[in-house]
Order: sequence, then structure tokens, then C-alpha cells
Amino acid sequence: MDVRAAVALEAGKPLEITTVQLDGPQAGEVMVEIKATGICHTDEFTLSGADPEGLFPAVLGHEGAGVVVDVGPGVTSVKTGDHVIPLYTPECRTCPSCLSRKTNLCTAIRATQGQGLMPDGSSRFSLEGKPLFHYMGTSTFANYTVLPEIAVAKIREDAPFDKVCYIGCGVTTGIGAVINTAQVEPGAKAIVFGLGGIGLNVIQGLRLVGAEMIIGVDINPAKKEWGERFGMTHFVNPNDVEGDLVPYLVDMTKKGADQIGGADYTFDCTGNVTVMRQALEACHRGWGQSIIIGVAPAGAEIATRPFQLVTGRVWKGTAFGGARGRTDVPRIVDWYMDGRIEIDPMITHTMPLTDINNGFDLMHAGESIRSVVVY
Ligand code: NAD
Ligand code: 022
Ligand code: ZN
Repeated sequence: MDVRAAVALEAGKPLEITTVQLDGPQAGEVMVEIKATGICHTDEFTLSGADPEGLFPAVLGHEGAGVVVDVGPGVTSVKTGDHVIPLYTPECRTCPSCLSRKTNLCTAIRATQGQGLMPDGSSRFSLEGKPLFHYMGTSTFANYTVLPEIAVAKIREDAPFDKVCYIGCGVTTGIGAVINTAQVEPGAKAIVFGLGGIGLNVIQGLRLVGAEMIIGVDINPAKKEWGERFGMTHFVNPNDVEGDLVPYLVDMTKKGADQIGGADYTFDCTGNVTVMRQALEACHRGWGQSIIIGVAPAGAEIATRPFQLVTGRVWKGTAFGGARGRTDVPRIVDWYMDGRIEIDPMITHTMPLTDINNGFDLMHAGESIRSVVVY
């Protein structure tokens, strides 16, 4: 069938909004009418050509929400009419990784997903008879897409698509990093580096679990107000700090009998390896944990003195906030619908598919927290 899509024809060029062909769902697959999709950094990373694994031509997009319109043979967990959020981290519940309970990185369809293909090794999308690659197993920059059954989370039907699409990446990544990866406890002291769409969700996750001190760090002074809006208790602009940032932050966290200082938890939400080092070293000796969320440029490396780890600081990373999508995403939608977390104020821009390239420009210029395309 004909569908409308924003196609990445080649690296470094704007997306082309055009009509493409989409084949129906095969065994174990579902067709979803995408109602809304967020625009996220990794789409831009791939489109720019900086992603060494980027494939072209492709239908990008990984932060969507929509309705199941058709299911292939053997599909049992969802049916036509169900509301769903696509998952770039699937949850099969039967692979060794899912069964381990130690990771959310399901391996059931990993190889083909990375090759831009469906699990049977083919593509459902084509343009003028030539196949288009899928992207992150989701391809939400089209008003219809086909996904493996294990890559959709069924959600409640009263949730607004233009808001809960953000749970498909940014919200779950930020809140999940706090709850699943760091397992922050009430009363904890935390530092969040980078107050974009991810860092703000880390902040609201910290507020949700009852962290006592939530320090936000950003070189953009406009982010102070944004952080405070979601529960940040202190703001630091590194450009306003005389001397080194790390001792300044460690000093802020000193209290009472504990004159060592350092945060219980820190989060890198910048993707900058210098910031990642600061985040580790701003952790408390003996137990502080630093969580890397930001995706660094291809080939980048991190460094610190081994002494930092020998003295008990822990470096961790997280993908999709450690969330098991089919299990955790519907619960996060409930939290939003119950008013326990906020999404609406973070969606600073909405636009039709024809204006999607403007959404990329706004993200590039740092003018948006989140832009959402509404189909
Ligand atoms: P963003 O660009 O909106 O926000 C980044 C913020 O960091 C900006 O406010 C910027 O001013 C600030 N910043 C830049 N350099 C800084 C510095 N040296 N010190 C302090 N602050 C600095 O980006 P985002 O949407 O919030 O995403 C953040 C990162 O998270 C990206 O790298 C993205 O790819 C990554 N991400 C990872 C996952 C995952 O599963 N691990 C999921 C989603 C996003
Ligand atoms: C989403 N991300 C950044 C902004 N929005 C993002 C990027 C990469 C990952 C997670 C989130 C990620 C971390 C670890 C992996 N990925 C590898 C997972 C694995 O090997 O099992 C990752 C993911 C998907 C893809 C590439 C890398 C892909 O489909 N192309 C989850
Ligand atoms: Zn994303």
C-alpha cells in the first residue's frame, strides 16, 4: 500500500517527504498506523552521516505511538485496534538475555535490526521498486510501519499519542536510568549533566523516587528554569565556576559529619566524554555511581585514573533506561495518565510531517526540548 514517509535518501541531505510502498505484516509482525513521532538526536546522528552504521536510503524515526491496523500469522499478544508504542529495544521474553533478568538488551532480532531489515532478512518498505532500509526496527517517520510483534508495547487507549510517543525513547530513557539502572533511593544526592530532553527526564525521575538534592549542570543558562520546572534543587553553569568544576560540585554535596563529599549518583546526558569523566569523579568515594546515558561520537574514548574506581566509584551505562519495553512502557504511560510524571511541557514544538526538517533544525539549534510530528 501507499504510505507517506520522510525518507533519508542519503547522508547529509534533508529528509524527502514522499509516498513510499509498504508491504503487509508477515508471520510474527504487525502493521501500525503511526499517529505521532518524536524527533530525537540519534535520528539526526544517522541522517548527518556521522553514524558509521547508518544505512541509506532508509525510513528513520524511533519515538512513535499508534494503532495496530493489521497482524500477520501467529501474532497473539496484540490485535487490530490496540494502541501501541514501538520499541527499538524489543522484549521477546525467551532469549538468553531476557531470561537472564540482568539486562534489557534482548537479542532475538538484534542482527537483522542492525542491518535495517525485518527478522526474515527483507524490508517491507520500498520506493520506486527499490527497498528502503528500516531504522532501529521502528521507522516511525512514516504514517504506517511494520514491526515485529516483540517490538511493540500495548498501552491504554485513553493516552494521547502526541504526548506518549515521547515514552518511546526520551522519557523512558531518563526515568528508567534513575529507577532501573541506578536504582536511586529516597534521600539520595544526584548530579545531572546536560539538561536537554534526557536530562530533564532524569530530573523528574529523581523527584519521583524522592532524591533530596538534585544538582543540574549545563553550559546553557536558559536550562536553569527548565531544570527547576521538573524538580532540580541546584543549578551549576560550568562557565560561571572559578577553578575546577569537580571539586566545586563535590563541595556542594558535603554535609554534616561527612566531609568527603561527592554525589551518590551522577548522570551524563551530554554524550561528551570530558563531561563523562567529570560525572564519574564527582561521585562519592566508596559508593558513588555514574551512569552514562549520552551517546558519544563514533570512536570516542573515556578516561579516568583507575584510583577513581579502586576507591569504589562505579561507571555504568544504560540503553533505553534499562527498561523492558513490553513490561515497563505501559506502566510509564499509566504514571503519565495518573499525573505522577509530566510530559506536556517538554513537547515544545509540534508539526505536520511536511515540516519535519524544521524539527531537525530546532533540535540542532538547541531551541526545542522535543519536537513531535503529528500525522
Ligand atoms: P540535548 O542536546 O537536548 O541536551 C544536551 C544538553 O547538554 C544541552 O542542554 C547542552 O547545553 C548540554 N551540554 C552540552 N555540553 C555540555 C557540557 N560540556 N557541560 C554541561 N552541559 C552540556 O540532548 P538530549 O536529547 O537530552 O540527549 C542527550 C544524550 O542522550 C544524547 O547523546 C542522546 O543521543 C543520548 N540518548 C541516549 C539514550 C540511551 O538509551 N542511552 C537514549 C536517548 C538519548
Ligand atoms: C536513542 N538512542 C540515542 C538517542 N535515542 C540510543 C542509541 C543507541 C542505543 C540506545 C539508545 C544503544 C545502546 C546499546 C545498543 N544500542 C546496542 C544494543 C545491542 O547491541 O543489543 C543500540 C540500539 C539499537 C540500535 C543500535 C544501537 C539499532 O537498532 N540500530 C538499542
Ligand atoms: Zn531517541
